[in-house]
Amino acid sequence: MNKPTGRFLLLEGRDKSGKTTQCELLVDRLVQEGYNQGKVLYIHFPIRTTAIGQMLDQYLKGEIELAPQVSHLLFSANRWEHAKQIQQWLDEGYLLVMDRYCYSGEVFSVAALNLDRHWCHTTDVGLPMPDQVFYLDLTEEELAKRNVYAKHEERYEVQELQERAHQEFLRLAQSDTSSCSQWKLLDASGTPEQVHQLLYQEFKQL
Ligand code: NYM
Ligand code: MG
Repeated sequence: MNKPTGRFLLLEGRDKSGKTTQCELLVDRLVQEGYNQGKVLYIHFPIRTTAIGQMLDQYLKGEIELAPQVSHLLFSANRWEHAKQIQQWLDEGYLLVMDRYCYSGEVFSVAALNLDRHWCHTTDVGLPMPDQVFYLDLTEEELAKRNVYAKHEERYEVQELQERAHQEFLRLAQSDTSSCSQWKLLDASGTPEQVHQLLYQEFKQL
């Protein structure tokens, strides 16, 4: 059997840390360069287009309420319903640039819903796992300057909760016993272009 040849990069971070912008900048640049014959895909969880994803969208917008365990399981199920496709892309040699995954699942369920860390972790065991995780790290000064959660666009976009999520992410980054993923903290305090250069250099060194 052929070994999977694809690569799986994941960007994690609190809300408004610039993950989506950075994923898009990286993917655009790699595609322009013809990297991997253009076989580069951007994936953003939660994927809100499926039936489960639509429930999560309503939940995040505060339109419906869910028991904490149910919301956790739906986020996890949203990954599981795409697991086969993700594995297939990896088997076909794609580079996947992912915006949130199981770590967001665990971190937010712990930080926002006070669920048991171990229980949260187990629902994602067996999913295809990233080779490399980049954590977009913002300094407190930068966060204060950006005043990013003032608009409170979605559930969870609250300063104190995001701070707890950040601490949970750092804990995972320091002791990710859950997988063989490598974690790297990236200073995300610069302009989008500066952060992009950092991320691009890190990527090139892999
Ligand atoms: N989120 C995301 C979770 O609570 N669990 C998960 O498994 C995932 C993937 O959804 N506040 C939360 C984190 C975010 C929110 O994400 C929406 P985004 O990247 O802003 O669309
Ligand atoms: Mg968000």
